Amino acid sequence: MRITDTSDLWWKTAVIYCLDVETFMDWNGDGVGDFEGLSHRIDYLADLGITCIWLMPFYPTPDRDDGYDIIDFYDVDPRFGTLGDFVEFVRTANDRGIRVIADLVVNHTSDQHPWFKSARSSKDSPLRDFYVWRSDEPPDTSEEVVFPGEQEGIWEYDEQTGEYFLHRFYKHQPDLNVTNPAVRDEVARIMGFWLQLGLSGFRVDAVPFFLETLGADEAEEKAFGDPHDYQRALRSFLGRRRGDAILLGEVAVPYEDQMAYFGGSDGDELTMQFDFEAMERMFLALARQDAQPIADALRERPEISRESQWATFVRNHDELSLELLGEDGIREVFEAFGPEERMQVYGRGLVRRLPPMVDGDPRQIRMMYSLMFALPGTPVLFYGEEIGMGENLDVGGRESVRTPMQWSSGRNAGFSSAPEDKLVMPLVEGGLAPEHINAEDQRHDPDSLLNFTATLCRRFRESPEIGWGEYEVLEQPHSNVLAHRCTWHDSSVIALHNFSAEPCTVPLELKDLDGDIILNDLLQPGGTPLENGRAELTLDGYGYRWLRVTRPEELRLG
Ligand code: TEU
Repeated sequence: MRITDTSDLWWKTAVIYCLDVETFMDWNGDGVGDFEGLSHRIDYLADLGITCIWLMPFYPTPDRDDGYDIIDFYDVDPRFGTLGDFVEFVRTANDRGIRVIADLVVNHTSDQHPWFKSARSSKDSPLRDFYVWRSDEPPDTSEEVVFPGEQEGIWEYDEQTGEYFLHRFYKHQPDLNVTNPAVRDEVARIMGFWLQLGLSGFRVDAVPFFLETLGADEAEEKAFGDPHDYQRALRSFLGRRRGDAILLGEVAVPYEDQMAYFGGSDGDELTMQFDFEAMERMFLALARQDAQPIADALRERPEISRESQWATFVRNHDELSLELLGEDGIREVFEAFGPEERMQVYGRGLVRRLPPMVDGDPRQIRMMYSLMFALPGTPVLFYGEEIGMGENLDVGGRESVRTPMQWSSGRNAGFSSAPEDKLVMPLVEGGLAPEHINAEDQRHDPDSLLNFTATLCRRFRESPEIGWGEYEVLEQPHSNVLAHRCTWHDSSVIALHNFSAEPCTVPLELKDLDGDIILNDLLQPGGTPLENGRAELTLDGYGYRWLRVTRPEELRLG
């Protein structure tokens, strides 16, 4: 194995940590997180072992979609600080070995963006074609909205000029017209700007919507050509500006449709994509106490090029979308983990974090995160997952999981010194409130979830088999167990995960392995010798084990 490859293709063994500056750490006491606060917490993140921060949108915004409604792509929301604070933060993070990527939200702007204000002021505005307009009355598009219940359609009538504009998301988020070369120039300029200020790439928001040409006329569409050629051009532009930068795309579509966004076997479009299929099937597996859904996901997952990568995750800032599971799957997961209406949204998702879904059961929480880190790919944490934060359902909707980071049991969870009613978001209450769940207490407890997560970060980083290797689902008799093996060059890691509360013994047969081989535990002391390629491995209820196939001549640390 060439360990040095892991530095060139850094994203294949990265641990990504998503956070919103707004809710992470408030240093000036106004109740809103800021870049200075975040900079003060870089050492905490370095200590946890993450290697890349993904910043959710931090740009000036009317904040009607948590910052995904942008009014200036070239600045920092003044509530969070200045461009100067941003650069100092990136520099400090880099010093601690942490890269920074940020949300690139270019499917749409806020309707308060100066471009849109100009575009809607007159049909003759020079910026009119920055957006997508139609003059005839649109048909019923209520089935095509992304946020059912919060949107009626995807075309909104504009009084000023008597035409309709396209908005895939909220009606205050008009879609940019990607077929317009001037828009594409701006997208490149935005990327170039932030790369110049030190970013290592972008999490690209809502990629399929960004690339679509809905509403364009025939001539525009023809001139634009294949949207994937455009995505390929963006990727090469990125590479010219910064050779090691990445595009991590949000593409929540079935596996078979994801390949095109990677650029097929050439892998020259998105560098990474979130693995929504595996994420949703992990929850279905847990609901059923049966590992088959996730085992099937791994079997069905398409093979991607050497430089491409899957981003694995348990939760993100949006609803836990279950759309890919179909109606029956959605119903099953709703019943198990979100039976109340206020826990559900859009008929497809749950506005909860994992710990409250499993009534705080540490075994299930740890098993799910162990699996996330052991799945072939690059793990992505959402802030607070490392300490087991819950949600505040009183906030309502997707915002329920976006409460302030719980630093301590002190005032306002140690997030801010402002009066409580000035906090940008309310805190979590009840059993997972800051007095019970916080980073400070867990730092001092060797058995805490925080320290467990740090161990996962460390073991994942030391096991490039997982991020780089080929993998297979191993045959064994227990339906409730996922056994899989990741192999890179001549080195393998085997992971076992038990989706049921019943302990069991897993017989493994590894026909290709003979000789003096030990399966060394990576998450606990000990090892199990293979005898004629066979071993029996015990698993606790919701247990998990990572095992490195170790030959006598092994030079790596056990
Ligand atoms: O989400 C885009 C998006 O496509 C998701 O809403 C997706 O449809 C859903 O999670 C089901 O998988 C992004 C951001 O993540 C979200 O917070 C924003 O509200 C949205 O874009 C609009 O910018």
